[in-house]
Amino acid sequence: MTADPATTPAAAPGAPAAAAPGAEYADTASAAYRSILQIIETIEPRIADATRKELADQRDSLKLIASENYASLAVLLTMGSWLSDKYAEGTVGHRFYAGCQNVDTVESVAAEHARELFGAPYAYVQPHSGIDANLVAFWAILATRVEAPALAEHGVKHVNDLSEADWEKLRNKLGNQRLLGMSLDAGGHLTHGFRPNISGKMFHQRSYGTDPNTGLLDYDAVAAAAREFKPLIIVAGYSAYPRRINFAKMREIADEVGATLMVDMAHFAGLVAGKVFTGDEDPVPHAHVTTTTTHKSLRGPRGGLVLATEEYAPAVDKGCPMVLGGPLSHVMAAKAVALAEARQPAFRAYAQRVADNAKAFAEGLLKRGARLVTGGTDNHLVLLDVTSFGLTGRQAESALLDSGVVTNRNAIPADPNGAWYTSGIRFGTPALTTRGFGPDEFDRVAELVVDVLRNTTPEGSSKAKYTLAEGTAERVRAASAELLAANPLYPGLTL
Ligand code: DSN
Repeated sequence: MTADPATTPAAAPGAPAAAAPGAEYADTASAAYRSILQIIETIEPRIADATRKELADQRDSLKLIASENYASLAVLLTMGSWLSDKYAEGTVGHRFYAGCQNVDTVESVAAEHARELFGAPYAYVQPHSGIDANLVAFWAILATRVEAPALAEHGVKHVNDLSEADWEKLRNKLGNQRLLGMSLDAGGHLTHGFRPNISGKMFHQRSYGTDPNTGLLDYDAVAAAAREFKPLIIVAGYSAYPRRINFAKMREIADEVGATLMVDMAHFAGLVAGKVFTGDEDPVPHAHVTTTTTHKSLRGPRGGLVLATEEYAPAVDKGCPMVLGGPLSHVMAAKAVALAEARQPAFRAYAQRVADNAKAFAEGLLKRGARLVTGGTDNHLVLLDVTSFGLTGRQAESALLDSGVVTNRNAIPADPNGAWYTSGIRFGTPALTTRGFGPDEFDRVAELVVDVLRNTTPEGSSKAKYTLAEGTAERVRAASAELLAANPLYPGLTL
């Protein structure tokens, strides 16, 4: 059985029995990394140095970035192989290059784990990132809903068989479709139709937001927007919305207006995999196409994947080379390992703890007087409105970083400070939960965060400059060091 990776036994009372995850191969991994770093050192010492320092930095800071995690040593080591050297455009059994039999195995195994883990009819594991996965999904929906019917109408099988005039008409039609997604300041992602992003240029786009009083998704408002706008695609999913979504309701809305429901579950894929989100909260049975990254709450290598119904599978399968460059076979191998880990019972315990920890953290902030968007959380992330501390997101992010707390600033709904300075800080629990933190530790982390923010003062009217009261950073770093030492990252790994 694969041990729970990257972490150490949790110190908190009541923590799930920990299996010293990854500890059984820490010696082997240490030897491997020492050798690798020695080799790199002889060629480009600055890279060896940066690699060593990154481990030290990750070990020594409170990582609260909602989209980050710590992959297991098995996942990390899997990426460092000659699988990287093989070109394999195309897909399993249909490659544009000879000699892809081992890549076929890698891609098949990763896709099999993805299908089994998420209960999806079809999985495509090639996307290099979440944005790539979304581009593949957009392309597949356009190909299925717009291009294929046009080809059938003209009685041809391929776009090259169309006359120049018919091709021009089809191109105009492909470029004239509508997409409805969650607005960026309500928590949606850049690729959900944000104008400066390619998704906002590929499609006529409209956004749905959240209720201005509660901060919650208003399904009636989404339905009204869908009825009026009649989009080809409705995108559900978020990167900064601290609540769950009812995907059955979103599918009802999509069906009513004839839209394809695409769900971007990049942030919460780990909670879906770990069966924290089930029934109406599990997007996979409800969406036509589901996309995700593999490195956030899912705790795999950096990358993306697409799940689809049979209807959309053939178009998704052509993602490379239509949308993507050649697959990264070494990363697909690491996805297979991570997905196999996520199918272990320990991953379900981990996912539940991610959600429990987010609640404990939110409560810890609330009881110390903080204001949270939506008043709390029921997923893995918390969005703190820092205007209650008289700060911008930029000032808060920097003061927290000075104190060893790594976060990112984030816009809040109707943000008065815009998308650069922002008024929010987004926190997430996946990474520190992997280290073994439990609710008690997260309450302590909330105390440290509030300590920093209460002791930060803006400088004049600047939205970026601030003063951190003397001694704050040192006090917080010392307290964090105790928590981090009790929950070490990659225990037993020495470089
Ligand atoms: N960068 C990811 C995040 O932080 O949510 C989304 O692209």
